[in-house]
Amino acid sequence: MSLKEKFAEILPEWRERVTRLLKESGDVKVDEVTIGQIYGGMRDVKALVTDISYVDPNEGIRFRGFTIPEVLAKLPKPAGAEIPYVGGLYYLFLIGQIPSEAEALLVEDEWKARSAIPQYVFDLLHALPRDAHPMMMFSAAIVSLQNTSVFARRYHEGMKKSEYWEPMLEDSLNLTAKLPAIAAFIYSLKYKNGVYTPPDPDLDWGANFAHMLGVAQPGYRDLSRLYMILHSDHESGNASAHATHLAASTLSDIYYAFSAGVNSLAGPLHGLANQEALAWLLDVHKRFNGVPTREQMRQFAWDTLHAGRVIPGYGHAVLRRPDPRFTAQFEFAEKHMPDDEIFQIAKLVNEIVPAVLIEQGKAKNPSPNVDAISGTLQHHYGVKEFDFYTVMFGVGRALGVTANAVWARALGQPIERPKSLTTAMLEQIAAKAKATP
Ligand code: HAX
Repeated sequence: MSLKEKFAEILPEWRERVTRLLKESGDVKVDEVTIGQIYGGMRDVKALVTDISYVDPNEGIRFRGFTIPEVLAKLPKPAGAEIPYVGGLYYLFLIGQIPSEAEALLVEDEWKARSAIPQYVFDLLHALPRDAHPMMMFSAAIVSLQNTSVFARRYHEGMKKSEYWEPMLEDSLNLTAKLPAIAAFIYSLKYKNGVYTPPDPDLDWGANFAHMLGVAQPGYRDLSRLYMILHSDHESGNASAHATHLAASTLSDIYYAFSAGVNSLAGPLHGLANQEALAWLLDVHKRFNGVPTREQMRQFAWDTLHAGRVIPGYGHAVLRRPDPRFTAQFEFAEKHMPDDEIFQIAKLVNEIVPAVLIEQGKAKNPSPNVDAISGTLQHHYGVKEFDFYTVMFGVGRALGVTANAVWARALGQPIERPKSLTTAMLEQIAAKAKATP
């Protein structure tokens, strides 16, 4: 059975479930919103739905109900590999079940068949100025593929709403198939004098990305798969997922929508934290000419805080424990690069910084997040161009947001349109609330 046939098979039950929920309980109240939340970035307002992932504050992300260790243990792996096929994760996202090896390969094969990139995308990237940021290049390449959108064509030809998900799935497979090669081409253009390694048709999607970056060390293919799996999805409220969803909710195709998501990932408060965390660790290394003592490390952390800066890679808006995405990468590093001095510093930071943040008493979560270590691992394998890390994050994030976009079409999610109020209205609401005991 093809991926599309499998999706079509499970869809009626989901449609029935959502229709029943809306019909029987559409007016049930889920949440209340405070003025603090309205002015505070809508933090923790429960107003989105996704079945693909859920972030539990104490446990971290679950993909379709499975924790990160479960996903890594249960998804099928290439022969001799430690980390599963990324195609298996995409199957899990779309279908909601752990795939067999044949089902994971179904996605991998779809990707291989759709991976060719039109020449004009390479020409466009060549035409951009040498100082163009790789994220701008990535976003431009994605949106430039819009003319290939099957959804846009079928929409203009006229199609039933119940069919919207089919071309959205086509587009999503086409886009995700091409992203590793687009990202690798940008890497070669920006940092390797345009020396580009073409994809190897015998490799899986994640390993091919490692191959196209030109990193030959054993271990990097596994790291590439791990990185993509860990960065794929984190519920729908994070900025890149939400921007993609918002743009797609207008029935924009996935090229327009994901380009919007990439643009929001490019901001320093979202996708850039991994660079800052690595830069901080490299600062420590330079300052102490190697791995510092525990006391030196503690003092360095306090100096950062006293300078009014945050400790990058620590804290989280939702999580209240160490991020399992940090733990998975930490365990990988323990196994593959225990002697790397930057990793040793990252390890020391993990032992020292939580206590420092607790003593400071501000951060609600003193534990490491995914960004505390991801740059360290890339750095170890020679991928040292900081600006590129966010592009890699974007390749991974495409998996979650495109799977969500297919489901949003399948379940007929409407255009997003929250209501705005003026500050004067909020002041009136506040005054009324104070006057009413
Ligand atoms: N170092 C120092 N202070 C910190 C801190 C850290 N790592 N984490 C939080 N705090 C401070 C906040 O700055 C805030 O101080 P003010 O009251 O003076 O503004 C206070 O503790 C309360 O913050 P919070 O409620 O615990 O955290 P927020 O939800 O406001 O912010 C952040 C979450 C991730 C942005 C925050 O913890 C932070 O800045 N961490 C460092 C940067 C970082 O690692 N970012 C990547 C996050 C992972 C991610 O989503 N990547 O895409």
